[in-house]
Amino acid sequence: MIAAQDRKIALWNIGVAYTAFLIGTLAGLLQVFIRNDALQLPAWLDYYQILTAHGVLLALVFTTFFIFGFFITGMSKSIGTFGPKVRLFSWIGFAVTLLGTILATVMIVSGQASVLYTFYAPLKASGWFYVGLALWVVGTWISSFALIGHYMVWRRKHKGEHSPLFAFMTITTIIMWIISCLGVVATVLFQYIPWAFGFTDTINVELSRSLFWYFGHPLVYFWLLPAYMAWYLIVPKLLGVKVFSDSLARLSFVLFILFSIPVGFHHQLTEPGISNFWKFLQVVLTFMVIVPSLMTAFSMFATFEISGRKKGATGLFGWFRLLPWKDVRFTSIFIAMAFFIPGGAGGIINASFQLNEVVHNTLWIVGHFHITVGTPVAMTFMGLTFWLIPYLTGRKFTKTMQRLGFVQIITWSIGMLLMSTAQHILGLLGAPRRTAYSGYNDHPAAMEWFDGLLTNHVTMAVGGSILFLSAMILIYIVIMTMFLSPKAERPEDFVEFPLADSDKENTPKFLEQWTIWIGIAFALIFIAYAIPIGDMIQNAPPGSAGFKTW
Ligand code: HAS
Ligand code: CU
Repeated sequence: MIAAQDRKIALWNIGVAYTAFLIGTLAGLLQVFIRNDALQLPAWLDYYQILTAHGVLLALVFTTFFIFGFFITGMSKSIGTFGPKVRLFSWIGFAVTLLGTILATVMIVSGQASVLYTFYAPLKASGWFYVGLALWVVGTWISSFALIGHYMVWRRKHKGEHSPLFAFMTITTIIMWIISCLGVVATVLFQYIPWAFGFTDTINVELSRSLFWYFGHPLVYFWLLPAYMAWYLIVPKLLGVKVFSDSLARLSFVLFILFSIPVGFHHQLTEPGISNFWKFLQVVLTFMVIVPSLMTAFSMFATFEISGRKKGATGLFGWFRLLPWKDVRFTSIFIAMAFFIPGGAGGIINASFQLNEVVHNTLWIVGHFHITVGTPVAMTFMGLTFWLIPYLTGRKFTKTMQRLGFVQIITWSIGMLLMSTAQHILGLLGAPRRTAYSGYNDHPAAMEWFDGLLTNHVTMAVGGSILFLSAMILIYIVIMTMFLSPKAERPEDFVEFPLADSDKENTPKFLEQWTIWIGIAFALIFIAYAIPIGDMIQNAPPGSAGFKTW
């Protein structure tokens, strides 16, 4: 077990994550009902306010705090107990991130920031909302630098050695995170804050959106990579085998540093003000960033195959039956992976320049991110929660909790399947996103389409309700394992941190030479962004005043 003081930092991070999860999922439930006109909100609450709370609390707050809880535990486990400085900065980082979160949440709840989690200008929130966002980013940076410091101490003591895979992957994710935040920090500090507090009258909308998406795309990999860490490192342990290939795993992570960032324009393919050449270049780079995910899929199938053969499986799919289905820590992650097959395929559709025209800003996109971040990532985090909290609190993960864990992941899967399938199909039929009004297809001929079981806003609401039920079961499990379950006393009751071995003999040294990767990343960013961003600044149309549409 790791040091008590490190456990405390991790537990506080996870506690905040699940508080955000509780409020965020409740907001989600309200939304699907409003879209069905089944719910009249009180005057002080409106759809956009709830949608903002849902996006910010789940996509930004839940993920970030959970990820740091996971990183802190894994880093302490794989490269040793934190020194006093690392510990101090981890606490400061936690506190600043939390302060930013509280400030932004108060602004949203008090109705002064219903701008959605993408906070597109010229929608204008209270300046304090943007200050909250800035503090949130700075907080994550402090926590990040604490972990980098911890890693550097280890490296100094272990010259010439490969770092453990967990540490390598943590550092890769953090490097990508820090570089990508530069965009959002620039737009928040130099555009939004002066504008929202009235120091400037107008804002350059195209520039603000481009700087946002420079950050917004790698943001999704900041959620995905910790899930991939679980796939590469936890899954083989649960199967009783080693990591399939240490160098493949490291290479795939390095590729994310290179290709995650210079691709933000794939969120702006329908926007004027960026010429097709630059959009197309970033579309090509987007197809590059698919490669490390395909490598991950390959690696996972290889892991299943190897473990199956070890247990005597034959034939092409013999391994399937022999997977440890009764282990909720595994089954949760397997379902998460399975959801990512259509999730990733949908991403490829979105990224295909012309096809984007069909799906952009429709409910299809909402369907897409519920089967990327909403299931592959979220359900992997749930699968981690089942052992991570008991591991940190030294409590038992009882039989009842295991059974409830299964109920939870199965309800989540059913809910998500119903809701996201309906969202994808409704989107193809033209139902818009980011709007409370879903009556665009009220024409009788269109209604025939919408009568089907899966092309139905009611299906979406049924799915949403099942998801909420599932979320509440999870909250119950979290509270039990955090505070109430019996303490483990006998050695066999202690929950372990299941970390697989990884053979490093054949891993090339250059994979850990960060300057190479950071250098190439900046070169690619420069190629993809310098000219179009320069153009947006130099040939800016008149800036826009702010609007408060809610
Ligand atoms: Fe995306 C929009 C393109 C991945 C999240 N995406 C979004 C938004 C979010 C989001 C939140 O090009 C909405 C933003 C907004 O508010 O406007 N996305 C992609 C592409 C990928 C991709 C090319 N997205 C993600 C991930 C996300 C995420 C991951 C969150 C975690 N996305 C787009 C585009 C848009 C977009 C456009 C803008 C749309 C618009 O017009 O606005 C790729 O990274 C996907 C690669 C993945 C794969 C899948 C590999 C499969 C694996 C599983 C193996 C399974 C196993 C199990 C082993 C190629 C690794 C076996 C099981 C059995 C049952 C056999
Ligand atoms: Cu993207």
